Amino acid sequence: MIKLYGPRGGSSLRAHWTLHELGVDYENIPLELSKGEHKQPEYLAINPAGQVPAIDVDGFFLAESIAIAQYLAEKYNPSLLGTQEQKAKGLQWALWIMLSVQVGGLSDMSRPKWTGIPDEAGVAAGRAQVEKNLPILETYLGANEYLAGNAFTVSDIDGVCTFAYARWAEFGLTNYPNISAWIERCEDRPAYKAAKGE
Ligand SMILES: N[C@@H](CCC(=O)N[C@@H](CS)C(=O)NCC(=O)O)C(=O)O
Repeated sequence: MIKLYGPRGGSSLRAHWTLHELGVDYENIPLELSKGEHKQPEYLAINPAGQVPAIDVDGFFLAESIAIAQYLAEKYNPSLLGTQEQKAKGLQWALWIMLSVQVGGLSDMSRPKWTGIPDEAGVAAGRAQVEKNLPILETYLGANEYLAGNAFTVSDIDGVCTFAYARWAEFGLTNYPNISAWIERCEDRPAYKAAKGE
């Protein structure tokens, strides 16, 4: 049985949600990050970067949530990736959201919430990056129901999970109605609720 290392939140939620969409049973090992369990030698043998999520599929180890979601869909039900063009377009947006909205953006804005270490400059720089980039996604989602176009794909899982950081940062999305409606559409799916344990 697949082992998934990582809790039902943050980047790990991408893997939980994908497995629920696919209807694949798995064993979850959440790991206590606060106890440093993700930095122990046994886990570093699975993911040398010492981050969650990672999966173990019969001895095949894989990390990086977008790669995990892509691999699982490809293995268990490629229709979750859409057509070749939908897969490519969805991946374009999933990577862009991760690299332009999450990293250096929402993640920097929310970091003080979980570290307890104030970082006014980091939060301000993160906000500036997010406010510069979100209108690009807002415009795209005004013309497209999902990241890949008109079909829900694994890329929507990747993209939507980034916005958990907006909640942690208490960054409201009321100025972005198309993004808000897309998140709501995706989070309304039974697999999302199941992945969250709701
Ligand atoms: N790019 C990675 C990011 C993974 C990541 O940042 N994981 C966090 C939890 S959400 C983590 O393991 N943090 C602990 C650490 O970096 O030491 C992915 O998408 O899988």
